[in-house]
Amino acid sequence: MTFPSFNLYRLLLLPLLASAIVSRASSTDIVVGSPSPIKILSLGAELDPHFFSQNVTRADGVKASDWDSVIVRRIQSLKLKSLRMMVLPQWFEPVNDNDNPFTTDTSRLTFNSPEMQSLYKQLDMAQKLGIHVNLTLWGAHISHFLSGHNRGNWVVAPYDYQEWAENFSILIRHLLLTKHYTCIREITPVNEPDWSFIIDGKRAPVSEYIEMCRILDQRFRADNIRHLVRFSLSDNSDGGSGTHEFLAACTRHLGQEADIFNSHTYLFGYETPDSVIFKWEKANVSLAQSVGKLHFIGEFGSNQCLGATRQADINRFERGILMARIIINCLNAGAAGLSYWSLIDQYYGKDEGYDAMQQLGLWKSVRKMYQGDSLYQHLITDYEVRPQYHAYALLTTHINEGAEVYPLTTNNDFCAATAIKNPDGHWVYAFANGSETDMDIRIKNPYAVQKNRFKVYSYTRHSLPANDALIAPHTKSIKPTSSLRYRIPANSVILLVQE
Ligand SMILES: [Ca+2]
Repeated sequence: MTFPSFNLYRLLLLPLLASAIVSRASSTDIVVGSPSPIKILSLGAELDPHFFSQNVTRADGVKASDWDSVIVRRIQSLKLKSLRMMVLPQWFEPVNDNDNPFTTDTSRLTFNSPEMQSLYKQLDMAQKLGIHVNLTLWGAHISHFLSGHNRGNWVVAPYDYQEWAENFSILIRHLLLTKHYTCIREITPVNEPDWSFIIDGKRAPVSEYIEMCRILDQRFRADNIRHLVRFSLSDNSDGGSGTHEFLAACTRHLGQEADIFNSHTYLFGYETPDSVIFKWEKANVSLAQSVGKLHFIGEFGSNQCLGATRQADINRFERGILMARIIINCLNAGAAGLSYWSLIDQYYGKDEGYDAMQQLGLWKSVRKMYQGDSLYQHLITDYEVRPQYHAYALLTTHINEGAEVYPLTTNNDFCAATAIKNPDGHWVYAFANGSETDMDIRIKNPYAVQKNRFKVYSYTRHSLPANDALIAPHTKSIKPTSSLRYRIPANSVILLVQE
């Protein structure tokens, strides 16, 4: 048999292709049901305060003026509602002030250290922009008196919970009562204590963390600052297996001390169905709700972790869709919000080698920092945004504090959907379609006063701005009486925003 001529082949093939495309689209009727009882607190990001103390001070070309011209400007355009910030005890109490945790010798404190100055710059910005801050006292550094003889990680459990509580109280009294940073709304003692609360070289039982939290709570009450900050407790990692054990123990024993609970996740990837993400967060939310508290996602990223500083998919377009799927599923399950790890690429220590540089940012740092890394040899500008910047921006700029969540389901377990009613009454329909299938959706919303015009924001592979400009919308008009129809393309994040 001879092969058909090109034209004949094309004539035969075209209808096949067309029908293939049509059959690839899946049609879904969506009726907006009842809202989740939990209103959104914030969508935010991690911004550990090392820019001025550890990055400007290196010889890689990071300038102090980049803070305002790049970082603060982008935080403003992203409209981030919260920032989580690391603090270390030695920044302001390098040596024990004295041996009595109930009497503080203020002459031994270093509130003007470079690390504290770097923190103030961030707090100044948060204060000015109305951004709520969580301060996480990361742990006791092994070179610091608070670690005692504990070893086994760069930060470990404090050897003395009264001294630890004094240290944290000193910090909060200074920042809130002396420096009047009312942007600080929340504190977390110890990052990921489920593995990092290390005593005598071993992961301590959860009872140790619980005891520390209770002593901290008592100290803050005694110092009359407890009412000034929420305690966000547990702060557990996912343990690599989605375990809820640590959070369960914390909700059981710290229901009185905690104002809110939070967990981190790096469990979910491109192969993870929406239902798995939803169920994981639903279990967290249920545990917190069992003692009348909210649950928040204190850190999240993908599961393609290469150590603590890299994830293999970080520069991929598809990553933006995955991050949006994680957010939508967690909000649908009742999360009070999420904080992305982390806002910027940066060094945590000015003398660290390249492998230690955090590279999970919504954008990159200056070009010179990546010199010699083949992954980044084509960088054109400093502070280039990653594709996920644009996807996250769609959600952070259109979902406001106090918004109501109306969970939606599609018939595709890789296409997450939610309806958000913002406090001003405007509805936002968000879709994150990580599948290869176009989704024809038709939405009926009995709660909404139907509007005829929507703005459509599309995160698709070929529609992203070339720079850090936010995705611009186009307007879609619909007939006043009909339901809202839209084709959600394969591999996209789409927001339909009521005008
Ligand atoms: Ca002390």
